[in-house]
Amino acid sequence: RVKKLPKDFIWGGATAAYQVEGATKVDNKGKTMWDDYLKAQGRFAPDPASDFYHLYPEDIALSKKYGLNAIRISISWTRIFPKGYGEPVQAGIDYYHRLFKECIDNGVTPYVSLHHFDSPKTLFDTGDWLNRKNIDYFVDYAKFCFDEFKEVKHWFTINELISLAYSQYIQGNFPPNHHFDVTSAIQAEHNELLAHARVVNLFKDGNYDGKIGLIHVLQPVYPYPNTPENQHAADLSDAFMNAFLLDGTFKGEYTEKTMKLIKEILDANDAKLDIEPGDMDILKQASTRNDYFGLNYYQPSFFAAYNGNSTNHFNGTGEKGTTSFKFKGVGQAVKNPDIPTTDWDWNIYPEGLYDILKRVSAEYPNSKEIFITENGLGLKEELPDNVTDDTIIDDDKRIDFVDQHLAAILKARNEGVNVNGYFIWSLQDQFSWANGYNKRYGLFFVDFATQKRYIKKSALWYKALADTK
Ligand code: BGP
Repeated sequence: RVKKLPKDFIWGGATAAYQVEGATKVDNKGKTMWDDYLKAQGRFAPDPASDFYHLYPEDIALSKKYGLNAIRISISWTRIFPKGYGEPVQAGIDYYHRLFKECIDNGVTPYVSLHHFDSPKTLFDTGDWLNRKNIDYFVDYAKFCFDEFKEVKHWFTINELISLAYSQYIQGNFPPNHHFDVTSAIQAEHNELLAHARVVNLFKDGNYDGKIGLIHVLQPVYPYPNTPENQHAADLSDAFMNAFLLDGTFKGEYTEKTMKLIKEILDANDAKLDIEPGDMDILKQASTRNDYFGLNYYQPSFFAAYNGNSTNHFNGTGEKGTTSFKFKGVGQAVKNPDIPTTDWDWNIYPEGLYDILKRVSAEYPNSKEIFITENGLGLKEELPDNVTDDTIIDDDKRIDFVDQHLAAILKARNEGVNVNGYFIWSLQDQFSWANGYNKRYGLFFVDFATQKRYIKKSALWYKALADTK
């Protein structure tokens, strides 16, 4: 059994524009769907975040120093097109050229997403992904980026279609905060798949130099306890969270098995899905043209049957044990007492990553090559009172978490799964969309008050791994 990862394995760190850049009001940047929302909510602000807009040279230098050979970055659509369309802003274009150059000059390959949860406010106001006109604007923006940023060779269209749809319309913790609006959620999933497919087709038809794919977060769903009723609830949740999107991306059709489950959910919620003529042809054409698949994995869920109305409580503060989720026509999330959880009630279960890798590889061969584009552990971390420049933040829990997940990747690789890279979420500490600044994931600690970076023990460990494989 091979105990090593290959020489050319990608060791990356992940970021997202809005979570790291800060500088939301400079250089004619347009508002995203978050600016006014966060202000009204009053819990935390998107400025300064990790001030990556100004401090990127420091973070790239740290990446290089600690053995990373890749970084996930997203382009903020509204830095280039403040309204999502119209005349591009030169300052925004220049910023991304500078950033990509800094990465490339330091041997830290940029893997670039076009959309990471930050829809332009103007388009959000007209329905976000539910408005098909906004798909046209996204395709135009993508084409602009491919023509402009020739130095980028690794693209992702959209990050985590399900998280956006689910957080906006089911769980209600992203704007516009709808709860269990099943029609909007499933329609947003379909429309985002369509947007992705149109961009992939454009990229391939245009013979651009480089590779392209998209990112799904996958959340395996296990019945608990294991009974036939609970298995059915798990299957329903899986169809909604995973299978619908995987089918649409890599099969170019929603299989009969998936649609039967989806239909059961739609019927129970008086919901509907509109698929327009021609949509499925576009998905079909793109389904074999993805060069790779970005797979984000954090946790599985455990499901039991449930017959009541939908209710939920989102744990956005790290007060352990406060999560609840009951979805009419699907089932309820339950706690499996054998599985440890984080302060935000996320299940820690590395085997779930192995299971989902095996499944993607067996059922979705069009995924071709897999990168784990996010995986990591959110913790409440603080600087010690006697902090000095050389202070190293102890994060053994994170090391243990990543170690176990890399072991799951190695196991899957040894059984033939083509997984060739790992991007830890996250590179440096940044803010979390619905949790704020006290949920830290970084290899590098950011003191948000001074913007000073400190090393965490996990960064030293990550470097040793990257060096020795
Ligand atoms: C993913 C997102 C990231 C990031 C991460 C951690 O869904 O792509 O942007 O935030 O999850 O999630 P959270 O910040 O909610 O802990």
